[in-house]
Amino acid sequence: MKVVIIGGFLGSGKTTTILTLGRLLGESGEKVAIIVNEIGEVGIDGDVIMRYGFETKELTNGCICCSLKRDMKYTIHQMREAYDPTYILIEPTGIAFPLQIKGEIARMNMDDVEFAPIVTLIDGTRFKQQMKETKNFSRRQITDAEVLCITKVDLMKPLYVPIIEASVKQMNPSAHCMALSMVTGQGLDELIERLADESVDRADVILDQDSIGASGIATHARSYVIEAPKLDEKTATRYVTDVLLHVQGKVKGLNPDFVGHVKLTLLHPDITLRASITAAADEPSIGALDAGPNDDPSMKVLIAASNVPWESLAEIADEAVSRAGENHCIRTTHALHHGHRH
Ligand SMILES: Nc1nc2c(ncn2[C@@H]2O[C@H](COP(=O)(O)OP(=O)(O)OP(=O)(O)O)[C@@H](O)[C@H]2O)c(=O)[nH]1
Ligand SMILES: [Mg+2]
Repeated sequence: MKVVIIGGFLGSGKTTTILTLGRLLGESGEKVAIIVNEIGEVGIDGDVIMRYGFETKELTNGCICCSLKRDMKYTIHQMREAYDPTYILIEPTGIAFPLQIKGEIARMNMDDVEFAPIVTLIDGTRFKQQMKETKNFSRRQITDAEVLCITKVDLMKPLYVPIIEASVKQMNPSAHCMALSMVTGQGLDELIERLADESVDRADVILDQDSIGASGIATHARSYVIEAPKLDEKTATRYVTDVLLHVQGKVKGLNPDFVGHVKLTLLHPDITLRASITAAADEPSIGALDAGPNDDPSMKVLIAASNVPWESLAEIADEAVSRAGENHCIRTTHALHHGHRH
């Protein structure tokens, strides 16, 4: 069984890349399982991944600081027993250190487990801003990697790609550096070829380190029950756009240069959407998802942003949801869960 860790900052494209890799590996006869770790206890990426038909498990409320280690161990064992995958693709949270995740799994001392080289994704469109906002943290994610992918190159002027490659290579000269796009498919064959290699063991693994504290990222996640018996695609799209833009505007008021990820899933029997914004200057990206089993009308919203006080985020989320609801006549109430904050 090969363990593939695809790390990288919030919103760098981990879930999108894993879904594509999973499909391609599956088409070439591999048995693929996916483990995704989500910040807080409201799982958004799990909602997305399960709709693509993968054997998957989402670990929520489980940052390294809490229950992840125990849950990860249990999950990997269970997946092996029940499904026996040839590949397990692991998406750590955007505020984890990929090498630390590898170290934790290696410590489980499981038989017949190989690690693919550690991959860190770097969003080329936000690189400068991300380094300004989260310099030491992002540097560590870059130096942890054995394969560095500059992602979203479809959105970049070609001239900038080698400039960013040169910057990251300076930080980590021994890593293989490459360009990647999930829109054009650029780099996918190369990445899959690299995953066939083996990860090199390093002496400088630091376990039990507080990557969340080191990131300077504040997070808040919440689930809402939606009271709208009917919902058409146009209204739903406008509604989620309003929610994202409201959150973005308010977070920008706290930090005009924030980077992070404001993302949501809207689940409704009529329509299922995934939507996200990754920085102060970013535009909303919205996509439809297939319907899942028994989708009770609900929306999950996660805000993760650099250098803002986390105390403000709960109010911002609630206000965004209620304002957008007023605009589109969609009532919401809080779904019950206990909070988990950093
Ligand atoms: N244009 C373009 N957009 C991309 C690409 N990869 C990802 N995206 C978009 O970037 C946004 C974030 O992607 P995700 O895959 O959710 O990122 P993530 O790293 O899993 O985010 P977190 O789990 O929150 O840390 C989404 O709107 C994606 O559609 C790409 O190669 N090109
Ligand atoms: Mg993700």
